[in-house]
Amino acid sequence: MRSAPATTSTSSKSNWERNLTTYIVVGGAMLTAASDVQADPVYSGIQNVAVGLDSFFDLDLDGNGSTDFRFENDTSSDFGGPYRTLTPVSLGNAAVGAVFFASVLGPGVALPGSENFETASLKMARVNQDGTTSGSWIGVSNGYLGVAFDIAGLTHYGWVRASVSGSTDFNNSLTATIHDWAYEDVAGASIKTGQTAAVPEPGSLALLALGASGLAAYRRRRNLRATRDTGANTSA
Ligand SMILES: [Ca+2]
Repeated sequence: MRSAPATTSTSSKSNWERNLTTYIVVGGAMLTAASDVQADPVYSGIQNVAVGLDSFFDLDLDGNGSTDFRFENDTSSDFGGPYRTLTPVSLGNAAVGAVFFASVLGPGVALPGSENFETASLKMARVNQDGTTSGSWIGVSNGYLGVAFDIAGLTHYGWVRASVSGSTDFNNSLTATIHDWAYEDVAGASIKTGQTAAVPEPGSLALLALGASGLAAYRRRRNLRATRDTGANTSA
């Protein structure tokens, strides 16, 4: 049976309340969803690992016992060398850069973003026997290497902060310090270079504010209506 026209006004109020309730519930669900996918970086803390000539450092970003990048400070005879080269050997993972050389990123660069990732092992620096050099990292203090690596078949993004001594003296060249690193715990989620902790999403804060003001408006309306309905009871 259809409701009588006389109940339209009540029905309209009920619809309004239902709609508002829906908005609040949906808002709450969106808040939950936003917090579920919120960036959650895992930070190494300061480590300051020195990588001297003809040595290497196995970096296990996520501490699962499997090396993700081998920072190799090597002497190579390839292509008419010898060269001194500093290379984060990718081991099937990827680093930001172009063919042959890894980029130096500043702080606050979103990964992934516009940066190019290469799965081929990119050199951070190369010093030739004649003292000429290649690569962007020579003489860099506190640069960021952007990385993408695999955890259980899924890609995670991260960064490694490093400094590389610069010298054109072949026999006294290329000493690196790996200061610290972080990766994003959520597969595929973005992390910024230098980011060590989660940052509240602006969208979540906006929703939270909206939810609070919506609730306040609802309470004001409810109180007003209660007052008005009390006054209207005599004519009902
Ligand atoms: Ca690992």
